[in-house]
Parts: sequence; structure tokens; C-alpha cells
Amino acid sequence: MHKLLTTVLAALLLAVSPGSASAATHPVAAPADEDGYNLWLRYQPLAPPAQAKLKGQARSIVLTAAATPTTRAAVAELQRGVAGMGGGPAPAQATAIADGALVLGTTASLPALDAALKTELSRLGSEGYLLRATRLQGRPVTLIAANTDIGLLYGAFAWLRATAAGTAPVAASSPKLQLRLLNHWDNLDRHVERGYAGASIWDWWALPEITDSRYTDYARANASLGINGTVLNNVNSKPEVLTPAYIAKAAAVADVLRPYGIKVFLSARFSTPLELKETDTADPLSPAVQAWWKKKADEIYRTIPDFGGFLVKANSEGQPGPQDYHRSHADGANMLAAALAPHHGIVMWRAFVYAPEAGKETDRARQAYEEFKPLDGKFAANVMVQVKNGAIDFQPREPFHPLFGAMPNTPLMMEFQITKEYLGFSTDIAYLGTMFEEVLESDTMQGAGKGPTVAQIIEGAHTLGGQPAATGMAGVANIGVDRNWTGHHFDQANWYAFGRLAWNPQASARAIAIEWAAQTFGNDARVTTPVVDMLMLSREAVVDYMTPLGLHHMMGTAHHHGPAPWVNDLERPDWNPVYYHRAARDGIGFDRTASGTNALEQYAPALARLYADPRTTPEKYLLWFHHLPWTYAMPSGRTLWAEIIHHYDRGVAAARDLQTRWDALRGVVDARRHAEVAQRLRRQVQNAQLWRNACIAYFQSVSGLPLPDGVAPPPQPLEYYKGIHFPYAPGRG
Ligand code: BDP
Repeated sequence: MHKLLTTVLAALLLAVSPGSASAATHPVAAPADEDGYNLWLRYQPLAPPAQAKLKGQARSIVLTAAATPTTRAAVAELQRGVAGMGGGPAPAQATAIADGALVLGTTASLPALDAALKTELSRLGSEGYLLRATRLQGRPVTLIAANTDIGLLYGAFAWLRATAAGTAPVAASSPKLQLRLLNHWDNLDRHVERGYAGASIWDWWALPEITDSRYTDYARANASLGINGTVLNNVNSKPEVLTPAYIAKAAAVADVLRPYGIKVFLSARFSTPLELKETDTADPLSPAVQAWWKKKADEIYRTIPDFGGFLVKANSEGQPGPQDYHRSHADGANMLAAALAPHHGIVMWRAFVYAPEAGKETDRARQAYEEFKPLDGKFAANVMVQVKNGAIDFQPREPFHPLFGAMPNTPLMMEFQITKEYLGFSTDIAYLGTMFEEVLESDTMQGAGKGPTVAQIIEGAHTLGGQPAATGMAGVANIGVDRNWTGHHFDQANWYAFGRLAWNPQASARAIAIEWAAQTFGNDARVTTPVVDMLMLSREAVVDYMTPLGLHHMMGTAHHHGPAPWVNDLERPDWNPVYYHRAARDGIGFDRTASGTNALEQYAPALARLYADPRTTPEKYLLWFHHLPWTYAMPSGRTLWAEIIHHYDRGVAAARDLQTRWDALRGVVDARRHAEVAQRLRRQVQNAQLWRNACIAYFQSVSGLPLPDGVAPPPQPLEYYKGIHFPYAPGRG
């Protein structure tokens, strides 16, 4: 009690003493502190004119469709949003349509809908919606219409988003991809592989009896973006997840997520029946194994009737798979697919594989293509091949994966990594919207003329004659139990951008950033403009200070934090950074042209021709495809050596720039979030400097060249940087 009193008094004194530190850093007008838990669904009071408009549009809420868990969630969300943003009570739910009502209805429940709207609706499929200011029964209303309950929920979120962001509501929208999934790399003990936001939100121990209210908020956040599935457990999976106890736990999560249109999937370990000692092999052609999986699928669907299916990492990084029995990926995937098919489940079979034999000297960038391209057309109808965005491994920048466009008879799903394993964990700001966009808008040059782009490939327009059984995008989640979900407030933008791009892979990263910033920090240009500018420059900054000009895979061993370009002693050649940058006295870069590994031949001929010549290779991919002398003349007029250094310096300058821009927002953004981001930006600058100094020191030791005039030498000798270790870095695999 005494302690509390002293604290209160101290706070009062600080608040009234003019010129005190507190008064200087927390001006009276600063918005109230926020902890980030509400994500982009904050529903804070709008400015008075916007509030007046909102109230006029939502005097009451009328649900003409049947009350179901999903439509009830839509109404509840609208009430919550209108109350919050309107700064008043929630609008009541009414049965009669009155002036200014917000009406939710399906074609069936809105018999009076005019013919034009009906036709428009009929084109929106089972998840689309339309938003319209119109008249119903002669009354002016705001209409949210869809063909299904989930369409109504998506429409409600879209209307709330437009209201919060101050943008015109989209007239109509439907998703371009069918499966929009998060992949949690969460272990059953709640450790999140490559997770930087605390433990897993799935409390497997407490489930199924105990479900956290966070699961509902997780569902709301995902549904607001249109995410419609989630793989609950790590791709490095354990057999136990398919035992009855864990199926029951997954079912409890599925029950919470179902009203929000989110299906549960599980990562399946290929050797599960063998490891559970229920078969004596895991050979996919063994009748006993096939029967086991069929029985297992039946058992799962009895408990989770809308179970989505399995995600499988097989014969990759030590995971078991069909090749252990000299069977192909298609044999393995099709066996699981047969078990799921009667229940309409699917198999997402990952293409992230590289030669199992340690020491096999071949370009890792070639391997997925080599293994999968020959299998094109051999997968069952309910199999999708899930391909990482690039051919190595979620690096800060990679050219698009050559499999996109190379398997026209197989539905390919995109796999992005939202968690920033290689882009500064959750301490550095790196907006991935621009990275995802760069990949999606890449021209595969498969067509005679331009296109198709990667986005068009995954949308299925060029697959199976334009009739793929399924289309999809997966993102490795960056979510944990941290109060703000993602560790860094700005990392929420990456979850957000992933969801929006999964709905529409051709959407603009900048437009998404604007939407996110307005919802997350308030629709005030004093905040949104600088925040959007920060987002838009951030990923390029990270590329510059980590792996510029097409360099890649230079991070510390195992935990993948910080620079370690010197590492050359790991068991497999392709685990070593030196394998990838190939820096030597004569130059730097990986020759993937015909004179090298010719990984380039895996791309369409037009693109391969373009990239065969360093002069016509985009500078951002230069050292990905070419090994060039340090003295190579860059278009800027600098030598390659000077250009590399220029990028490192530019990256550090950009990290400082992020800091300056954020500092200017003190007092405009609430103090708590401002301080939390400011602390991380200080770390980001240090991280940028570390990368810059360590890489320059190392490359100089190899090139033997002097630093260009005016370049600051790394403050420490190379040995110092080599001696830095991060034994307890989070998120280990
Ligand atoms: C790598 C991660 C590892 C994952 C692997 C994968 O370091 O933890 O298991 O990807 O995607 O980037 O399977």
C-alpha cells in the first residue's frame, strides 16, 4: 500500500513539474499507451467527421441471413468496431431494415436484391463479398452481401478495414487463391522453431480441456485478412501429433477457429506408423502402411470433420520420406493423398529438399528442380507441391524459384517465411510486403511474350489448362505468446501483408502498408506517411547490410543470426557460407551460368539468356549468378569491390535513417509502442554495423584490396568478429 502511494505521488509530481524528463518525453497530447495486442483491429475512435459518417452508416445492424456461429461473429465484430471507432455504444441488432442500417445478407436471404447486384454476387464464389451503399425496401442502407456466411464475415472485416483506414470500401472482392495458410513451426513442447515472439500460442499440455481466449483473437485477426487455414505444428514433425490424444487437442483448436472459416491442418511425419510401432515399415507401397494411413485419416475426420489435410517435409534435412524405401516423392504424397481423398483432404508436399548424401558436391539451388520437375503430372489430384519462394532458403533476397512455371501439370503452392529467420529476427524492421511482391511480380518468361508472373502461376491460370484442383499460399508464422504477438510491433505488418497478398497475390505492397499503418497507428498522415516510408525502405536496408548484390547464406551457423561469411568447416559443403559467396583472390560470387553449375538452365530460355550475361542480369541478383573479379566495372562507375562496400554503408545509413524517422514520431505515437520500437531500432543499427564491419573485414582479408577512399575501416580486426558467438539465440532448430 505504502509503495503504491509513493509511486502514485511520484507520478503526480513528475506530471506537474514542468520541464521534467517525463514531461519532455510524454507530452500531454500523446495518445494512450498500447501494448499491440489488438493488432490492426484496434477500433480506436475516429476523427469527428469520420465518426459522424460511421454512425450514419451503422445505426442498427440487420442480419437477414441465418444466425450461425460465423454470422454471429460478423455481427459481434461490427458491433465492436462501430462502438470503438464511433466512440459510443454498439449499434443494436434489429430485424427490420431502417434508414442507416448496416445490412448483412446472402442472395437467398435478400430476395428483393436488384438483378444487377444478384449477378455481381453470383460471380463472387463461396468466399467473396460485396459492399454497397444502396436502398433496400426503399431505405438507404449499407449492404454487406455474400453467397455464404464466411463471405459475410470477410465483408464485415473489409468494411471495418476501410472505415479504420479511411479508404473507400472495395465494391466487391473474392480471393484469387483457394488456400491461404499459416504454417506454424511450433513444437509440441511450445518451442517455436525460428520463432522470435515467445513460446507457441498452442498450449498442447492444457488442450483440449483448456483453450486460451487468444485462440479466438488469433482467429479474428486471421479472418480479417482472409486466412482460411493453419498448420498447427512444425514441419519437422513428431509422430505423437497423430496419436488420439493430440488429435483431440487439435480438434479443440479447430472448434475455436471454425466459425472464422479457418481449417486446421497438421504436419505429418512420414514414418509415423513405424515410429509408433504400429507397422514395421513406412514404405508407401506397403499395403499395411497404406491401410494404416487410411484408418488414421478416418479417425481424424471423425474428430475434426473439416480437417484440412497434411503438410509434409520428407527426405529433407534428415526427415524420413519415401526415398528411404527407394520410392519417389510422388509415391509418398499419393499414398497420403489416397487416405485423405474420401474426406476431401489435401496433401501439401514440400519441395524444400536437397541431396541427402552429405558431401555430395552439387549446386543446392538446382536440387529441388532436379527432384521435382521429372514428377510433373505424377501427383494425385489432391496433392499440392509447396515451393519456397527461392531455390536456397528464405534469404533476404533470392530470385524466384525455378520450379514456378516449370511444372504446368502440378498445382504449386507458394511458401513464404513470415518469421524473419534470416532478416534480423524480431529486432530488425524488415517489411516483407515488398519482398513478397518482388517475388510474385517476377516474370517467369515462360510464355512466348511477357509472363506469366509467379503470381499468375500460383493463381493457376497456366496450370493444368487453367483448371488446377487447388491454388494456395502458405506463410511460416511469426506469431508467439508475446503480448504484441510478433515480438516487434512492425512485424505485425508482415503477418498482415502475407494475408492480404494470399487473398490477392497481385495487390500492391505499398497499398497494404498504408492500410496497415492507418489501422495500427491511426489514420493520421503525420504517422502513416513516415511509417509507410519506413516500411518501404526497410527490407532493402536489410539486404544492403547483410547480403547485397545477390550474395546469400552468410549467416551464423545453426541459429542464423549475425554475419559469419568465413565459416568453412561444416559437415556438408552446402552448409558453409564460403560455398555460397565463393570469395577468393580472383573475385566473388557463385557462377550459376553454363561455365559454372548452370542452375540458370532451369529457368525459361528467355530468362536464362538474359541472366547469362552479367551486363543484363539485374544488379540485385548479380553475385547469385556470376563469379566476377573484384575489379569488375559496375554501371555506377565503381569497381565491384567498392560497390559491395557502398551497399554495406548504405544499409547502415538506412538503419540509422529508420531510427531518425521513428524518433521524429515521439509524442505522436503512444509512448509505450514508441519506446518499444525505439529500443529495437537501436539494436538494428548495431546489427547493421556488425554485419557491415564483419563482412568488409572478411572480404578484405580475401580480396587483399585497400578500402576505397573515404570508407571507414572496420573498427576491429577480423578475428574480433569471428569471435562473436550467440550460443543462446532464440528460435533454434
Ligand atoms: C530452414 C530452417 C529450418 C527449417 C527448414 C525448412 O532453418 O529450421 O526446418 O528451413 O523449411 O530455413 O524445413
